[in-house]
Amino acid sequence: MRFAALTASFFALTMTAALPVYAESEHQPVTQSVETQQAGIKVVTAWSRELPPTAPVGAAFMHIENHSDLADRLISAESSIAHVTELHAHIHEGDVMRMVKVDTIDVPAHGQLTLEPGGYHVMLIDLKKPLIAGETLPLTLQFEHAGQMDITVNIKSSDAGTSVEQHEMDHSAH
Ligand SMILES: [Cu+2]
Repeated sequence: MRFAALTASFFALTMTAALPVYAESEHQPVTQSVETQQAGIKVVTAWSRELPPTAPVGAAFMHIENHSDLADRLISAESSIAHVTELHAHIHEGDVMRMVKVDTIDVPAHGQLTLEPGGYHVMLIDLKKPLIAGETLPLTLQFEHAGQMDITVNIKSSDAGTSVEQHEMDHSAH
C-alpha cells in the first residue's frame, strides 16, 4: 500500500515534467507568491501539490535567484510537516526516470535555478499532516553562504498547472 502510494506520487511528478513550468516573474506582480531574500539569495514562488491524505511523501518546488558574486548552494532543508526532508534530483536511467538524493544543489553566482517536477525538488518524507490545497507549509532552507532561510510553501490543487500564473488565474476566475 505504501509502495503503491509512493509509485503514484512519483508518477504524478514524472507526468508533470512535460508541462510548461514557471520561468520568470520579474515583470509581473505575483501576489500569491512568498518572496524571501537574504544575502543575495532570493526564493520566489515556492509551491507544493496537494496529495491524498494517505500519501506518505510530497515534494516542494521553487525558483531560486542568486544576486550575489558568490556561488552558493542549498545544503539542506527541513519542515515541521515531514519527519524527513531531503534534497532530490531526477536522473534518467535508460527510459526510466528516478529520484535520487543529492547532498547539495548549486546556485551559481548571478545565476538562478528552478526546482520543478522532473528536476530538483525538496522531498518531504513521512508526512505528519496531509498536503491540502490552499494551505501552506513551512520550510527552512540552509544555504552554504546565505545561511538559513525560512520560507512559506503554497500548496496548490492537484489539477493546477505548475506555474504560479496559472495558479492565480484559477483564483481570479472565482
Ligand atoms: Cu524526490
